[in-house]
Amino acid sequence: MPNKALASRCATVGCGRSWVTNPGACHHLVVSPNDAGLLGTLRAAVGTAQVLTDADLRAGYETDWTRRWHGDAVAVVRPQTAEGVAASLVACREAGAAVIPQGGNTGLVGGSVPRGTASRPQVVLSVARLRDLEPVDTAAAEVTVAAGATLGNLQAHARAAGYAFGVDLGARESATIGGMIATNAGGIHAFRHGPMRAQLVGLEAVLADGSVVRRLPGLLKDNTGYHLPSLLAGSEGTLAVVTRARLRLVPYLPRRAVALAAVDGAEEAIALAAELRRRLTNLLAAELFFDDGMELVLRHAGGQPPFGEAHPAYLLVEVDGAVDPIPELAAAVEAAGALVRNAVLADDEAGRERLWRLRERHTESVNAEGIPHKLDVAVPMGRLAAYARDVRAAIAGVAPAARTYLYGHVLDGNLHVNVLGPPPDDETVDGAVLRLAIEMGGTVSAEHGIGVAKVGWLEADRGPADVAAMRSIKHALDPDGILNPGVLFA
Ligand code: FAD
Ligand code: 2HG
Ligand code: ZN
Repeated sequence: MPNKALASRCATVGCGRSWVTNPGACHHLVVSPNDAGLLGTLRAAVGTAQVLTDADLRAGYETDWTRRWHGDAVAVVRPQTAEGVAASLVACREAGAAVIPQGGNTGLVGGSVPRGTASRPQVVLSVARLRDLEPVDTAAAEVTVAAGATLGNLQAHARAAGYAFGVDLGARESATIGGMIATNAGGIHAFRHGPMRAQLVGLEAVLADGSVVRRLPGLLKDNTGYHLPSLLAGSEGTLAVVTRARLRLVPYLPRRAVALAAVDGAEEAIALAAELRRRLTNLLAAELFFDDGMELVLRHAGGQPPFGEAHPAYLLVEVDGAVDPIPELAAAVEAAGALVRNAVLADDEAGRERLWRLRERHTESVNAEGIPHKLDVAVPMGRLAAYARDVRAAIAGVAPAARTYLYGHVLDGNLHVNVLGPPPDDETVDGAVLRLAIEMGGTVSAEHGIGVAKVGWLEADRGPADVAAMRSIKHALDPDGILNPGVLFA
């Protein structure tokens, strides 16, 4: 996803960089003789046209979606096959270059773009051209797809065969299956179907030495040792480059209904979500947001307020079914009684979309206001309301002028904390938000990953023994540390 916003051209004569966030701080990319050798090998591996070195062509691959993270690559390499990925990795390993795997570049923790400071050349390895979708295996309810296929492509492909894919998220038109596996993406249906890891039946991936691990037979039962797909899910490009996946599908239930309930606060939204989960057979999504977020979305994305008056918080829920689920949804909302101050329901596509955009447009509306500190925590359900309350106070304590937007996947205990105001490289506010999550028994990353944004918090979250075990695995699979250095581990 090219992103040149907030960037400008470096004026220095001969500089290879066209777009830099701060022209005064440009390091003036220079291609060394060693890099020239690497470029030659990469061109031989994947074809000259697929090794992008021109600064304008590289730019969209070098800055992340939030614009908080940026670095220079000597090249962006775009293989079309697993063999091309393997040859690229071998070339980079021999040249001592770092490899940054990239899919749709919608990741929110800085792991998909080169590092701002790096001691060796960096190559972005884009898998976006590996995008074929094999026919749905209707007997097994599974499908095999290439890692660069977008989530939207997979969803349409599955639906045409009467199936749905269990994971959905707002960046569906750009996020790729490989990137979603690498981040173990969660999204809006996770409490029902689980995150990406739960959908993985098999995988093909290229290791740092160029060897290919491949197990895609579609065997649901396969107890032959370590389950590499599970290990690679959430590995954030640090252990292997995912090239193909065998994925579980779920039945597509064509009838949908959405309700937006206005409530008095986070506590009431959480209680309402739990109550609706108990009453409804097919609850598919339960999303929390607050009035300041709604106001921001209406300002940036347009649209009409859904209620005549503002309310402190909102819970958006969706149900699906083979028959019209709206009577069941209406009855459940009605039965929730005093928890619900007001509610609107929709079962037609336009009406559902109008309600969903109030939640899904939060991310881009926050981005339109500035470069956010984007923190993605989860705490046990019993602490979620307290966290939502206390995190605002914790932020105000270290950054009184900051603006905070909270929204998230309420039945996962997952809150997205977006803070605007503090400069991108000031991590004080990040610390306040993450520390509180750990203190409440939660995690510093529910679904976006650690990336480069939270490396300093991995050990505080997981403990030294876990991190030492992870480092051992990293060292065993990538002894030269070429795969995404700086991600997960400092
Ligand atoms: P990228 O951003 O390209 O990469 C992400 C990470 O995966 C990087 O570390 C990269 O090195 C690695 N990687 C990418 N491809 C591969 C590969 N083939 N092999 C190995 N490593 C690889 N996330 C959620 O979990 N839930 C949400 O609800 C959600 N909503 C979003 C909404 C918006 C509007 C946006 C912009 C983002 C959202 N995200 C969400 C974050 C993002 O979409 C996910 O993290 C997604 O999984 C990233 O996929 P990608 O293809 O863009 O990966
Ligand atoms: C979402 O749930 C995404 O909308 C993005 O995970 C979260 O904008 C964010 O912080
Ligand atoms: Zn999310």
